[in-house]
Amino acid sequence: MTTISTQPIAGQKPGTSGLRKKTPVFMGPHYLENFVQAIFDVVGAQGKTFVLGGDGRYFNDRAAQVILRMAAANGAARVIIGQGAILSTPAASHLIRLNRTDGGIIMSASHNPGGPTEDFGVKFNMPNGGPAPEAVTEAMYKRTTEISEYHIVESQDVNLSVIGRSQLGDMIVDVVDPVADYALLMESLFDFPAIAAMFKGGFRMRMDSMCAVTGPYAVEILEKRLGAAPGTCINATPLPDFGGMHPDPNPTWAKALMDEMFSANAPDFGAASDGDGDRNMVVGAGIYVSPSDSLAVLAANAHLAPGYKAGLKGVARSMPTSAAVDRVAVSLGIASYETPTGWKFFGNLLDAGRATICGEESFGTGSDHVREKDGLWAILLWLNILAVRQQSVAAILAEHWAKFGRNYYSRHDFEAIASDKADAMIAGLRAKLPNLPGEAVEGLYVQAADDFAYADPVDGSISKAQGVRILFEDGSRIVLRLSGTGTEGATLRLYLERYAEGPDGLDLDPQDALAPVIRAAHALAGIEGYIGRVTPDVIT
Ligand code: VG1
Ligand code: CO
Repeated sequence: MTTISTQPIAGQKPGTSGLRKKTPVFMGPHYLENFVQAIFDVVGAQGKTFVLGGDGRYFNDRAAQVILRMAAANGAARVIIGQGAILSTPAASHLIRLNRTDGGIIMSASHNPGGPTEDFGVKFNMPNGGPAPEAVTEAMYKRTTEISEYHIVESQDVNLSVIGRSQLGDMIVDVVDPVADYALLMESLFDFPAIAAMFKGGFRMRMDSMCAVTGPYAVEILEKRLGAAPGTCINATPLPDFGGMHPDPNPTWAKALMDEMFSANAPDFGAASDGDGDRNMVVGAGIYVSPSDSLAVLAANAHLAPGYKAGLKGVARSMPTSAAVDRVAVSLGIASYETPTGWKFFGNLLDAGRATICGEESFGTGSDHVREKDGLWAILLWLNILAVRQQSVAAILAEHWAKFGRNYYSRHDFEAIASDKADAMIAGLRAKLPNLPGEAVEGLYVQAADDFAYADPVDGSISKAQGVRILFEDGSRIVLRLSGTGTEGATLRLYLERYAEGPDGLDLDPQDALAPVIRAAHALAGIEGYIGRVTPDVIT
């Protein structure tokens, strides 16, 4: 064991989901090592078992060897690692739980692009399989500011290409199939024979893994186990630079899939997932499903899948996610929770059995089967629902809106803004909040305005300043917050929502339906004045 002296490196503060930086920063002297040592210093490694894996992006393989050596030097008893250092985030969460380990380290910058000049990331998940809560990530950050040494063993690389057990110093390394246990879990939740029969009957699907981690999972589950036609899965080989794609499954970045789904010969169902496999986008033939609507439809129909036939204990959504799922919860007579952005806030609700299904507007949905959002899980639940209901995606959405009304919803992202300008804009808006109620903007009357704070109902922890929200008398809503996953400047996320009860007006283009809300948002926040832009970079 070697102890190397080091110095604190500024800025190792985890954001919404782990520490993310440009790859060259992560590859810089002691950068990865300092952060990993801070993790072990906070959670303790002596005698413990951890899971390790990543989404296969550039530096994944090198970083895995460093983390293994450091785990051994810090006294860990055993590390379970996916073959080739690959694990999707939900598969890692599952392995942490299945093997009753002491947590895991996931190497990913998720939906951020990968490659030598793009992004890399590291996050720690707790023994429950979920992302470390704020108190823990804060302690890790604090540790990085005072670190003076790290421990590492000197050794050759561990062979991660072959499944099996080996030894690194006193530590056991178990290289496991990244897909097998996860696929079994999916089989235990969903009616695979019914989905297979649907494919056999000619149902066509396109699954775009965006050259990221879900490729091997999708091929095994959809093509091999469920019998979807060979070639159903595209971009299914994980590449270090994601083939130059931006592995964020939304209509902008998964454009090829969108084009196919809106073409004359569109498949019945389309789906895509992100870099680390925890996000999903689903699309029907000729119809896009907004993530907030997807969450609501999944909650309303989950009982059709074997794993959820007993019904749901409750549902939870992040604050900026539309209230569509709340309406489903009311009709099911179950609780609904509103949390800050980021999956770490769902962990306590899931552990306490208060919520079964959770979701975010950012293409993330999941359940208590793991403690992360899970892209393929959502896709399989959709397939199970389609197999049982024998209806198109469009028909299912239309029936859903007819029953519950429609929460028109959109998110506008303004990327790579100078941080000082973004901060000034949010500060300006915060200062205005107390005076907004009662004001009229673009024909909308402000009912309430605040900066969202969350009191965790399970452990009582408080999280403040989680997004500015402006609620209007007609139920429309604007939310503004700055992204916590970016690595360059600031990204403003503007979330827009408007409810239509129906029966008329359920078929509008969301951007048209939301037009007055969008105008009100620009007027209230003065976006153009602060950042000089009116047109967002990405609309979802
Ligand atoms: C974004 C999303 C958030 C999600 C997070 C991590 O965070 O808005 O809903 O939980 O990414 O997702 P932010 O702070 O940039 O808005 V992933 O797939 O990157 O692990
Ligand atoms: Co992700």
